[in-house]
Amino acid sequence: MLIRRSSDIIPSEITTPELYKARREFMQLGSRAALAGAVSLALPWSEAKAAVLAGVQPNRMKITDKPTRQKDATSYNNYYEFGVNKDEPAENARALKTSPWTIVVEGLCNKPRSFAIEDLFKLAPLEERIYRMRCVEGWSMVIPWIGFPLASLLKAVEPQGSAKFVEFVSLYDRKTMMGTWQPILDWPYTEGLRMDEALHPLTLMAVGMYGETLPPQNGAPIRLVVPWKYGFKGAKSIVRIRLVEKMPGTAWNKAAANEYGFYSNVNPDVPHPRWDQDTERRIGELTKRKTLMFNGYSEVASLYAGMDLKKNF
Ligand SMILES: Nc1nc2c(c(=O)[nH]1)N[C@H]1C(S)=C(S)[C@@H](COP(=O)(O)O)O[C@H]1N2
Ligand SMILES: [Mo]
Repeated sequence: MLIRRSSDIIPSEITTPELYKARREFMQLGSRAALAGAVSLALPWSEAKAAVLAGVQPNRMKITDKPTRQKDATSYNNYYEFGVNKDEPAENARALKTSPWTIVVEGLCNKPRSFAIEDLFKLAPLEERIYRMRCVEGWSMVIPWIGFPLASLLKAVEPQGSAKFVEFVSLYDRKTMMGTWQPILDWPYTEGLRMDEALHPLTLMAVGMYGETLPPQNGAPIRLVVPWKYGFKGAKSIVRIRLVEKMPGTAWNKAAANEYGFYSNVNPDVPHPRWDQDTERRIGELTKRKTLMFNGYSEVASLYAGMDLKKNF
């Protein structure tokens, strides 16, 4: 068998069977793709998703890593609202009601408003982005997301000059989320980004993965993905986005400020107080690999020019 270095492999050759199948389905639906925008406005998300996904733009990001098996990415999850063990969210998040869904965008902007999830597809075309995801716990995956840049959502509400940070709030529903009966975090789960991080083209609002809509356990119907930061920055099932002047508190920072900083950039040189961060276990691989600065997304380095990233961890 011919063996090549991974950097010689082009993305189309490393497609998982699942993704390949989904792509073929896109192609079969291709003639309907032009309709996707119109269809998505007229139908609820649950019904429009096939048409919306048919309009997904091909992946524009260079990625040489093999995507994690879909089965692993959808059965080994962190979603504490639905339980603290990795296998619990897949089971318990079935109770999550994702339609209808609205996101309120408010705070320091000229056009605060709430978006029905269908409205979000008017903002920008959906794209596939294959990103590495590094959890602060020391494991990683490679996930083919479907989504649109957060920047297009923020631009739609016209941020004011005083808006320096963006806060994200996840759904908090005590009825269906038994995890929230425990005071593990200060519910709802919240996260935050500096405005320039939020506007960075890599920062994605994901509505799908592996060619399908997001499964509940992965944060349906819409979640944040910031590939150069630890996975916990990617708040799931977002219901509210606030543009604010001061650095917002975040759920994990409030729970343990010495362990989880606001920035939480992937950084092999800053150990977690209880373990090292210079290597990681890629789910599906046997040997550990080295963790890369900014999770390998070196293009974001300029956002932090002049900052001490050991202090601002
Ligand atoms: N609302 C909410 N969002 C969350 C979490 C959570 O517990 N609740 N866990 C975070 C963590 S620690 C990680 S690593 C990722 C995991 O995403 P995945 O299950 O889709 O791989 O979601 C993040 N977003
Ligand atoms: Mo994580």
